[in-house]
Amino acid sequence: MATAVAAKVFKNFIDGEWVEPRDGKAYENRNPANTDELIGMFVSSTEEEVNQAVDAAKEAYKQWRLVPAPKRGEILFRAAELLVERKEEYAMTREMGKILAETRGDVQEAIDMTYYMAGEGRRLFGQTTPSELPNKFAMSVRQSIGVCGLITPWNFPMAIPSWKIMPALICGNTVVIKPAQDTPLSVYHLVQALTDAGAPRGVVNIVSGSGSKVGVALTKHPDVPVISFTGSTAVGRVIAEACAPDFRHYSLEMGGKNIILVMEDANLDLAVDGAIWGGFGTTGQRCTAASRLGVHKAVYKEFVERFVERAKALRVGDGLDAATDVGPCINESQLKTVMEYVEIGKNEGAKLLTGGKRLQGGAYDKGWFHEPTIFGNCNPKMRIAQEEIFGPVVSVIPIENLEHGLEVANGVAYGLSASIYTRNVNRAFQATRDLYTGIVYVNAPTIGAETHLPFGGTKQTGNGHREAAIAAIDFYTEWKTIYIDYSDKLQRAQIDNS
Ligand code: UN1
Repeated sequence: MATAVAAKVFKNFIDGEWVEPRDGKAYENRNPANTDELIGMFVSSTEEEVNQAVDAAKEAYKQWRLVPAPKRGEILFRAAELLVERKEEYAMTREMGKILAETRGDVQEAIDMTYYMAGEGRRLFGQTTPSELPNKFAMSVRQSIGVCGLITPWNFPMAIPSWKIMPALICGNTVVIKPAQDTPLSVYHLVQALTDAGAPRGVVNIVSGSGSKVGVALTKHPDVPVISFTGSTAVGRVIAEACAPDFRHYSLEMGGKNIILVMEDANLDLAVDGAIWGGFGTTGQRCTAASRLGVHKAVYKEFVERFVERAKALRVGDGLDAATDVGPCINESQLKTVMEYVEIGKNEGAKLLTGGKRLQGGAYDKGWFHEPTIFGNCNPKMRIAQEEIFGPVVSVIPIENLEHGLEVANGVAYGLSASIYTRNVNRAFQATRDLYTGIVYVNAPTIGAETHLPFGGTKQTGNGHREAAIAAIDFYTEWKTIYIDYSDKLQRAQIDNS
C-alpha cells in the first residue's frame, strides 16, 4: 500500500531550526491529481508558534538590518544559484497540480525574482537634492521596517512567496511566512535554498497552518509592522481591518475578473491562442486569468466556434503526464466552487458552449478534475461575468465596439489585468489608456507578468501597493529624509528669510 510508509512530517522552521510542533497536531497535504498520494504532514500551528517565530525574527532583525545591503544581495544571489541547480527537484507538480512546464515556470519566476532583488542590494536608490539653504545637504534614504508577516496563496507556490520574501530581505527586514495550506512544501524549498545560501538564523521563519489560527495571529501581532497578503478579497478585507487600528502597513493582492477584448480586426488565430492560454492555463487558477472575453459582434460567431473547438481538444489530467494541457483544481472545495458557478451560469441563462462537468471515471476519480468550460452570450452583469471563479470557466460577452468593450471591461469590482487584440494602433493605445487595471496587454493574454515590472491592480484587487519591481522595494522600506547642515550656524528653512 502506498501509505504504508510513515508520511514525512515537515516541521516549522523557526530561528534556524526545524522545531517540533507544540501540541503535536499536523495535517495532511495530498496531490490534487491523485489524492492517494500524500505529499507530507505539516504542522497545524498555534498562536504560540507564531509568537515564537516573531520573537526569532525580531531578534534576528537587530543584526540583519545592519548587514550591508550588497552582502545581503550576495546571499540572495547564492540562493538564486541553488534554485537554478534544484529547479527540477523543486518543480512540485504533485503539490499544486499544474502541468510540469508551468511548475518549472513557477520555480523560474522565483529564480528571476531572487536574482533581481539580489541586484537591488547594490542599488536601493534614494535621492539627493540641493537644499534651499547654503552649506546644507539634503537626501533621502530607504530604511528597513522590521518583521514582515507574509501570507501566500497556493496557485504560485514558490513564485509568490519569492515576490514577498526577496524584497523584504534585501531591504533589511526579517520574515515570518505562513504558506498556503495546500502548498507549503514549495515554501520549505525556497527557505531551504536561502538557508543553504547563508541566510542567518531567524531571518526567515516558516509557520504552517490555517489562516484562522496562524494568519490571524500574524496580522494582529504587535511586533509585526508589515503584512503582505495574496488571496481572496474577502480575506484581504479582514486583514485590512486587523491592521488598521495599529496602522500596520499592509499590501493586498486580491481578486481579478480579467478580460480579453477581441476586436473585429484582431488576428483571430492569435486571439484564440491567447484566450485558451489566458483562460485555461493553470486551470484558470490565476488572479490574472482571462475569465471573460469581450468579442466584437462582427467576429463573434467565428471566434467562438474556434475557441470552443480548441477548448474541447484540451486534455485534462495529471500535470506530470506530458500529454496533459490542464491539471486538476487544487482541492475539493475549489472544484465545488467551480461546479456551483456552472449551475449559476446555467440558471442565469448563459449558453453553455462546452464543458460544465466534473470529470469522472478511472484516474479522474482520484483527483479534482473539471472540464474546460465556456459560457457564451453572457450578459456582462451576470454573476459568472462579474465574480471571480478561480477555475477553468470562461464567460464570453458580445460587444458592439471599442467603447462598449471598455465599458464592459471596467464594469467589474476588480482591476488587475486586461488585454486587447487588435491590429489598429489607435485602438490599442486608447485601450491602454482607458482600461482601469494595474496591467494591460496588447495582443497577448492577461497572464504572464514579468518580475521587474510592477504587479497588482486597482479597485478591489489591491490597496494601492504593487508587488515585484521597485514597487516592492517601496513597500518594504520607509523613507528617511536626512538634512545635514554644515554652515555652523542656525539656518532656518521654510521661514521668511528675506
Ligand atoms: C496570481 O495569480 O496570484 O502574471 C498571480 C501572471 C502570474 C501571476 C499570477 N505571474 O499571470
